[in-house]
Amino acid sequence: MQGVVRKLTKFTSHRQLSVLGFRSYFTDRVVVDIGQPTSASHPQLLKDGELTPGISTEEYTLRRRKLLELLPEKSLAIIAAAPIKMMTDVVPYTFRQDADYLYITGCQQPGGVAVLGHDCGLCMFMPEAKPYDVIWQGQIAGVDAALDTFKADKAYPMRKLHEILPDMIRGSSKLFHNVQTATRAYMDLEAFKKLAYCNNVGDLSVYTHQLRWIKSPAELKLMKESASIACQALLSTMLHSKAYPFEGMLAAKVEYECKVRGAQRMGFNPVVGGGPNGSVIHYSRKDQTIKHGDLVLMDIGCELHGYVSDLTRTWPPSGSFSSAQEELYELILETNKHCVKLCKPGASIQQIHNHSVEMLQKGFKEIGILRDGGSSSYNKLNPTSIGHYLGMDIHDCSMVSFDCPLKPGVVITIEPGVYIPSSFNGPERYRGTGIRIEDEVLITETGYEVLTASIPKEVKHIETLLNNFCQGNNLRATSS
Ligand SMILES: [Mn+2]
Repeated sequence: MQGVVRKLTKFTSHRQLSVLGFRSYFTDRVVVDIGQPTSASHPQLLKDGELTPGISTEEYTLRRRKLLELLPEKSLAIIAAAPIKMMTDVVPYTFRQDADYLYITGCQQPGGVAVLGHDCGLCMFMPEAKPYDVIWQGQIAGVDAALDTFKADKAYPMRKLHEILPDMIRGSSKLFHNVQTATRAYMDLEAFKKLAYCNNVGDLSVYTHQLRWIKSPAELKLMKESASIACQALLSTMLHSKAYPFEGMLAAKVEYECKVRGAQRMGFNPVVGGGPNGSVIHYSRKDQTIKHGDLVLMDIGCELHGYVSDLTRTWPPSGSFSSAQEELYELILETNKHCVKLCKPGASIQQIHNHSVEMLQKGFKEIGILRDGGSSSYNKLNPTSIGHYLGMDIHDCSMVSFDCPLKPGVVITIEPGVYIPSSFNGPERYRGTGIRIEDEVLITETGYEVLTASIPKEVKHIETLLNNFCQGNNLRATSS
């Protein structure tokens, strides 16, 4: 556990550090690597007092206190970290921490189990760093980090779990656990099985999703930054699309633009569908050329320090919408704008969805792509919900009903669309078209704030941008 220090502390003198403006603790003690950024090891990412970038240690403590207030008397919460998923024998997929585990502990590594109870407070069972693993994977957070950094009340190595956890379970009348990451490390314990047999084990996400649903000011700052990165990245990709109309290249471009702005990863596999591929809602192949005159639909989002963004724009890389494309686009745009205006405390996603269906049904009929009023015909053109909650997960807080009246601090998406496959039995001019316009909307005390407002969605704005975009080396040729 010892010996892993930043080279900086070894080779730089006190005087040099002061000159460079480093904070004094760099000079006073060795900076220990706990396997994830801290304000000491990564001052460029975290301020003093933050446990993860943008979120203070106090906020994590407050989250646990609020969760305990929600949990019934004599109950215990067990939350395992996300498991590592393997691509091949020794090659893992990129690790992503489970949102509940991260929300409660701030710990970004796999292999641990956190227990929260009225009597024990936060008890963390931590993986142990084996010398061989440290050589290959680097340092990890162990029992010391659990106590010092994550502020656990108690911490033990994972190998002690089967000795310590059964007594904690036996002292509780009800258990709640994170079903998403449930692991045999605790589910195989006799004490756990006994409570499960008596129906005294429930899903913890009923409570964690209630808390995560309403974002704190610090969380909203990260949500806004994440949205802003996604907007800048998509705008840059939109401009690039005229010269490089290839689905795969646009996906690579947007990912690069997000990561170069500080995002750790994409929030999901970007959807980049040219022409008829845009009518496949979660199209993921991205192996086609976008034909001249076709639209491209891009649904993208990134993750910034645990908080994701999600937005969609549809545009013609050639620089002009055809009249059929514009007719459909204007209907979706009007629906998007109308639904955004409905966002306010007290409204619900379900209500806004119902409005969007009414509006789209009417519009589809006027255009002539919907003949009867039946919901199955409508669902063929748009089977999606108008939106979802957004936060640490893309489909955030799934335990909170879409009927729930919205409150200030909740973030939702508004994403009306129309999906017309090439095989569509209707007017030919609309066949093979997919359009979605998605914005992120924060519910405020007085109404709403669109977090993705910086990227254009009006036809004229998009066309002007694309046709007057200048790469910088051919000013005369492109700015007419
Ligand atoms: Mn979405």
